[in-house]
Amino acid sequence: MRYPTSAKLFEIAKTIIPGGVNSPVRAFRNVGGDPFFVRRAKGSRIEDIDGKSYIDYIGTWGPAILGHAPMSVINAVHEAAKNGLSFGIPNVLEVEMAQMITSWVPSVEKVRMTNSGTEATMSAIRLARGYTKRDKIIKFDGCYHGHSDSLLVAAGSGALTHGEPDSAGVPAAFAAETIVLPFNDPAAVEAAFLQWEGQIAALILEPYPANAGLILPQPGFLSFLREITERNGTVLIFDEVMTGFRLGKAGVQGLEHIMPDLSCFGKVIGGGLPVGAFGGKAAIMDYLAPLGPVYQAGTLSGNPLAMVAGITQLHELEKAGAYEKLDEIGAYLQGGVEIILTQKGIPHRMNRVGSMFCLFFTDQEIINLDSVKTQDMALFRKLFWSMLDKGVYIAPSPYETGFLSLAHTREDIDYTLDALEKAVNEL
Ligand code: KE4
Repeated sequence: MRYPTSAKLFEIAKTIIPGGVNSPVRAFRNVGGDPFFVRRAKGSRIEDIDGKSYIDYIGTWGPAILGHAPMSVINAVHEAAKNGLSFGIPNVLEVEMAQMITSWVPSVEKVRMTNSGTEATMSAIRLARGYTKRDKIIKFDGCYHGHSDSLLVAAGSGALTHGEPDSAGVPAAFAAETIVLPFNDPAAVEAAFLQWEGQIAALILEPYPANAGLILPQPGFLSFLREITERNGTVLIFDEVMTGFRLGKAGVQGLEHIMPDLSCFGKVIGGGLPVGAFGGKAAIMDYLAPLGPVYQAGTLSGNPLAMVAGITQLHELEKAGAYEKLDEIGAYLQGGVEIILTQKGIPHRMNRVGSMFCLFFTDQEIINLDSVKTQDMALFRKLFWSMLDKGVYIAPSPYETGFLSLAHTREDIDYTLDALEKAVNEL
């Protein structure tokens, strides 16, 4: 079938899909201009319907850790599909996935599958509230946990007052139960626990926030959160939807040797198919229906195709050297970028952990959302379009994180660095 051009298709899409997209970030609003439409993807590359190909540094926002369309995953999904596409009945693949997650992540004694990261975090919050019989939750500015009402909340007018809706349609009463604090600010956390003593059900965070670019916790911050939540009977929830199984078999909690009470996962464990999961201490997880009073459900939760895609992907990641290879290719990219930008005298900070990275055009240390906002957005936008024109697709927003895969080669990185040098020279 002859596709129309991306421009034509976007015009059509906008007449029948709000903004022409099924998820806002895809509309390129943060960089201006219109998105391209993808035709196919393979390995480290994507091809648009106009026949142009790009080295892809987003990997469908995290799932494509092996690269796009890995044959191992495709074959496994193909075989599983012959046995049925969905059952709504317990199936062996759900047990196999649960066995892998609970054996890879020591803090997870029991786990439940969902169909998205949003469902996972929404369910974990409800579970923490049901378990503690408390209503308040703490989240951090700049952390994104999906779009459930309790988590689409911005910092209130006063740092310690209740949150305010961060989206139309979120009732003020819901937002009032969420306290939003600056990341990397132990004093603010201490003050919140003093002000709301005995009322805080959960504290949820991305342990390495990656939805405001990639922000890293200052030394001791995560262990401080573990201690203060323990002391206050508050459920500590690590949202590892992005970092889980990407930064190592046990994600950030494995790197930082911290045991949260609950964890949320997604992306990598679905191999590109719709998935989410939340899990943790059995004593808390057993509050979930049908055992306990906290209701949570999903027609397609644990569906066989997402399960077999994720299981296959995890098996590939447990092969010797997989995570080391991701870190090596990430270091190679970072080294090259740092040399070019330093030589050109462009102020920048590049945060990277393994195969996750983010480039900020600022000379400020990146410690929280306010520091992220000091970056030169106009420069980012110019470089985004210049790199796209040269066949390199980076995140269409300065508030997103880039991802490498096992399919990215040193030649891909060399091509990317050459494109960056040319783009910088054109500024
Ligand atoms: P989903 O509902 O999009 O599967 O997951 C929500 C979510 C939860 N927690 C974290 C840490 C996340 O990063 C996400 C989703 N990530 C974004 C990427 N920044 C999804 C991209 C999009 O919204 O289209």
